Amino acid sequence: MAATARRRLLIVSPRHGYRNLWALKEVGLLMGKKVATVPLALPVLAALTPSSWDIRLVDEEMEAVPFGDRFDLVGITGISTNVTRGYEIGDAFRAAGIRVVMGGPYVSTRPDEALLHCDSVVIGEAEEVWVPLLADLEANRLQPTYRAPRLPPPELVPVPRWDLVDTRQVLGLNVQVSRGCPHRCEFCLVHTMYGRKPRYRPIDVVAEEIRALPVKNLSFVDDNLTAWKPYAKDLMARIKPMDVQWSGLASIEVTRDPSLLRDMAEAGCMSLVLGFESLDPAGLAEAHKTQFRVDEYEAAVTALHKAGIHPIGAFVLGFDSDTPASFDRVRDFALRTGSSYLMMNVLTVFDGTDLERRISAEDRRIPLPPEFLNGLFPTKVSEGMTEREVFDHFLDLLGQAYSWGDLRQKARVAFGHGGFSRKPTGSPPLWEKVRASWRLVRAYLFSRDPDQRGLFLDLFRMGRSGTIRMEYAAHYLLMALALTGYVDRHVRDREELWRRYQAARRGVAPS
Ligand code: B12
Repeated sequence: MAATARRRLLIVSPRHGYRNLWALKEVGLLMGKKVATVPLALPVLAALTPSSWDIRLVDEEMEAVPFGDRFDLVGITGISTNVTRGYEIGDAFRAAGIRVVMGGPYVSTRPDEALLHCDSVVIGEAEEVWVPLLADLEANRLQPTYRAPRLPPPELVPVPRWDLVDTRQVLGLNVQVSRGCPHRCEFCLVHTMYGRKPRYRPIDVVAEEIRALPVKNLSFVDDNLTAWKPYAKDLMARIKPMDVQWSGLASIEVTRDPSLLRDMAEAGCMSLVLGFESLDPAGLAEAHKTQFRVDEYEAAVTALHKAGIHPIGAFVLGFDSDTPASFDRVRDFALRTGSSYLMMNVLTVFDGTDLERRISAEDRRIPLPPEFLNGLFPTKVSEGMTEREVFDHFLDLLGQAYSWGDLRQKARVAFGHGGFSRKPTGSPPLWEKVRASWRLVRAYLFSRDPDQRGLFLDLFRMGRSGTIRMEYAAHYLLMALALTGYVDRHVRDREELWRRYQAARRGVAPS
C-alpha cells in the first residue's frame, strides 16, 4: 500500500437470508423505493473513517456487491439473518487478496466463527477502535480482534454520512439518539452488548443531524426513545418545526404521560413499538420483564390511539409457559384494542444473551444456522409445546391477525377514538401520493375479499365524515396491503418453510 495513495474502503451490509415483516421491504416497493431503510452502521462507520480514505457503502438489499473492484479493505456488518451471506462475501474478497473486517451484534458474540471468513473482528461498538484498526492495517499489523476498552462516550458517535447513500431509493432513514437499555429482558442482547445505562448523544448534534437529513421520514432506532423524559420533550420541541414523520420504540411508561404523547404526535410520530412481549404474567416473569403489568397494556394502546399514534405491539411467542391459548390471547387483545400492527416473533435464542446461557445449560438449544435465528422458527425445545405446535400456532396467529376481517375490525376501533383527525406532518412529494393512491384504489376496490373492499369503504367514509384525515387512511391502507402481502406468502409457504427448518436442524442444505 503506497503511503501517499488514497485508500479505498468498501463497507457492505449483506442481503438477508430471511427478511422480517418489519424490514418493511414491501412498503418501500409499494412506494417505488428499493428499500425501507439502510442499516445505520454503514453511514456511521463511514463517518468514523479518516478523510484519507475513499469510501463506498453497499446495502446488498439495494445493489450488487462490487466483487470485481479493488479495495484496500472491505468491512462487513450484519446480524444473524445476513451473517451467512456476509461470510460468503468475506470469503470472496479474501480469495481476491483483499483484507476483510467484520462487526455488528452477531459476530461480536461469535468472533471465532467469524474469523474463519475475515481477517479481523470488531467486538462491540466501533467508535474507539476503528481508527486504530485502520492505522494497524496501514502498518501491516492488523490484529484478529479489536474490542473497545469501554462503552464509548455518546459524544463520540458521529453524524452518519448519508451523503454516501443513494437516499432517493430509500423510504426512511435511521437516527440513533442513545445506546443502552436499563432493562434485562432475558432474550435481548441490548443490555449485554450496549450496557444498561443509556448513553445520550448531545441533543444539539442530534437535532442538527435530523434537520439536515435528505429524507423527512425517519426511524429512531433507540431501544427506548422516551426513557429520559426531559431529553425526549426537548427533542420533540426541536423537531416539531422540521416537518418530519417518524416511528420509534418506547416503553409503555410513555403512555401515562398524555402531554409527552401530544408533543410526540405534533412532532410527527406516526407509530411507536411497545414491547408487550407476553399477555401472560408467567411469560413476562420468564423473560425477566418485570417492569410492567399485563393489565396496563390495554390502556396504553388506547392512549396512543387517542393521541393519533399507531402502537406496534411487540410480542414474543413460545415461552415455556405458553399454551395454544397464549396465541389466541394475542389475537383477542389486538381485536379488542384495535392493534393492527403487531411485531410478533417466536422466542429466539441469540448468542450472548442470558437466555442463551440458561437454555444451553439446560441442554435445550436447537443448533441452527444463524439465518434461522429470525423470529419465525423455534430455537429451543419448549416445555409446554412441541416445535411444530409453536410454529403452526405462530403462523396461524400471523395469518389471522393480518386477515382483512381482523384488520377491518381493528381499524374501526383504532380510528374510532378520533385521534387520527389531527393534522399530519410531512409532505411526501405529490408523485408518491399519486402512485400510492392509484395502486391502493385498484388493489382494494378490485379485491375479491369483501372485508378488503369493506375496509377501503369504511376508511373512505370515516375520511369523508372527518373522523380521520385522508392521509392517515391512505397510509393505513398502504401498510395493510404491504403487511398482508408478506404474511400471506409466509402462511402459504408454511410446509416449505418447515421443510427448510427441518433440513437445517439435520445439518443438510435444503434442496
Ligand atoms: C433498528 C433495528 C432493526 C430494524 C432494522 C432496520 C435497518 N435496516 O436498519 C428492523 C426492525 C428491520 C430489525 C429487524 C430485525 N432485527 Co433488529 N434491531 C434494530 C436495533 C433496534 C437497532 C440497530 C441499529 O441501527 N443500531 C445502530 C448501529 C449504529 O449500531 P450497530 O449496528 O451495533 O453498529 C455498531 C457496532 O455494532 C459496530 N459495527 C457494526 N457493524 C460493523 C461492521 C464493521 C466492519 C465494524 C468494524 C464495526 C461494526 O460499529 C457500529 C458503531 O459502534 C437493534 C438493537 C440495538 N439497540 O442496536 C436490533 C437488533 C440488531 N435486531 C436484532 C434482530 C434479532 C432482528 C430480527 C432478526 C428480528 C428478531 N427476530 O428479533 C430482524 C431481522 C432483520 C431483517 N432484515 O429481517 C438483534 C440482533 C441479534 C443478533 N445476534 O443478530 C438486535 C441486536 C436486537 C436484540 N434485541 O437483540 N431490526
